[in-house]
Amino acid sequence: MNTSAAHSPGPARSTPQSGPAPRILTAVPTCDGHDSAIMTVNLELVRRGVEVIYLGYHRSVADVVRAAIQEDVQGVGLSSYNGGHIEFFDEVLRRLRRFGARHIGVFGGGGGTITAADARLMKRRGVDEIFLAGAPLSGMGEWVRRTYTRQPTLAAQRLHRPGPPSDLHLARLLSTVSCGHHAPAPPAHASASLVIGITGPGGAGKTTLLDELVLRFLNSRPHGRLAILTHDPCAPGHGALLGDRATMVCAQDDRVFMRSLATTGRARGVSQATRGCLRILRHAGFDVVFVESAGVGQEDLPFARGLVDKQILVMSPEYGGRLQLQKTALLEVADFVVVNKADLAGARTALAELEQRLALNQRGQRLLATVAKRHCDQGVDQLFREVLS
Ligand code: B12
Ligand SMILES: Nc1nc2c(ncn2[C@@H]2O[C@H](COP(=O)(O)OP(=O)(O)O)[C@@H](O)[C@H]2O)c(=O)[nH]1
Ligand SMILES: [Mg+2]
Repeated sequence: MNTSAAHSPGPARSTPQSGPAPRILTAVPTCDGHDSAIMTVNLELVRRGVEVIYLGYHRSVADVVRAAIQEDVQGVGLSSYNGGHIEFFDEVLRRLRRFGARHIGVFGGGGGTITAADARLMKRRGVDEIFLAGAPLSGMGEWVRRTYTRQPTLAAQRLHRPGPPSDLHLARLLSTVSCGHHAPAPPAHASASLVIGITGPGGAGKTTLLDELVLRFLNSRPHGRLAILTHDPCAPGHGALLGDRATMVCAQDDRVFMRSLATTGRARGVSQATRGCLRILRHAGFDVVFVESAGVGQEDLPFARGLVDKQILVMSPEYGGRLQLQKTALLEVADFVVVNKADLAGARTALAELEQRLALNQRGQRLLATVAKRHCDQGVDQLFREVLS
């Protein structure tokens, strides 16, 4: 994590009020696999219009705090069933303060494993609320909406600072842009990062593949830093469950800055804020910026001209036959076409059909086969070499 502003005091906690729906990070602590309760809570919060970034289970304090800062959330909701909750919540609060993020609140639950006496102690130490066994879900959703409000956006003069921004500062900048405010012009000296777009239908393995590419990047460039911008759809009329972080294991690293965006009802896999966010990330000192679209359909071209430098289309072998390939717009523009899930039956046929289809374009597009769910896959190795060469 870039901590150059680590010890500067964060903005003060806002007073409870109604307003735009908050962004909340949720997670389950280290050595705890009880994720069913937090999934229930996640869905209730989304139903209440909250943007929930779900980090997954078995997550360390460092992972939780890094994600909370990068995502510029207003609160962190922890679900803890395996004991050690007093220490874990304490440590999250301490680390948030250490990195200048005391404005981010902490709350949670853990059924009967957190006693009323524990809850009182945790609240005295700075936890905002603990929901005990039997607490009604609707009350929680209401409480979150009432307690956490979006922070005011950064004042224009604070946007211009020398040097690469800290995670905290960069995160606030992205929020400023996401709220529709003007994106500051990048400093004249800042060199541009390579921006790589990853797109394809939902479930093809984009996030899994991206995580494997991140692993190779971190291993091959000991001082390299990268950024990831991911997109997930909103639930119609509700908030959004932004879940890519839960799939990303290797990307939980201090050399990775990751931000999740809701597509806010806009079709085509990206958000209105994507261009502004990329403009900032491209000039924030990263070697590479990856941007993953939400799952897209046949007509969609999520990366408009100039948005990315290279684009990877990830497909699974189950696209439905040769005729479907004639209708897939992304096959015209992708620089790399990847048949992921090459371990599944049909992968060889898919590769043969796609080879024929791409030959019609006469653009020298690369076609590769990967098994992203397997570590050390040679297809992913090859993709990494070709994309980042
Ligand atoms: C379901 C369950 C499992 C499932 C988990 C499925 C899953 N994917 O989550 C399975 C069977 C896999 C499982 C396994 C284990 N379990 Co278990 N499990 C439970 C059980 C029965 C229910 C927990 C639950 O999901 N409740 C549903 C939620 C929605 O309701 P709630 O708990 O009342 O929570 C309320 C609030 O606290 C709030 N809330 C909860 N979290 C959060 C978070 C936020 C942000 C907010 C706002 C609110 C909130 O929401 C609810 C609203 O009313 C509890 C016993 C119990 N009755 O609590 C044991 C329990 C938690 N398990 C226990 C144990 C020991 C284990 C195992 C170690 C067993 C073993 N020896 O293998 C493993 C470990 C698994 C792991 N890897 O961590 C113990 C823990 C003991 C302790 N800490 O001292 C318990 C208490 C059972 C017991 N009495 O022994 N378990
Ligand atoms: N069989 C198989 N499953 C995979 C592979 N890569 C990813 N998956 C699984 O496909 C599902 C969707 O993956 P995800 O990365 O979330 O897809 P996305 O929606 O395109 O980002 C998950 O259950 C992955 O474990 C693969 O190479 N082979
Ligand atoms: Mg994904």
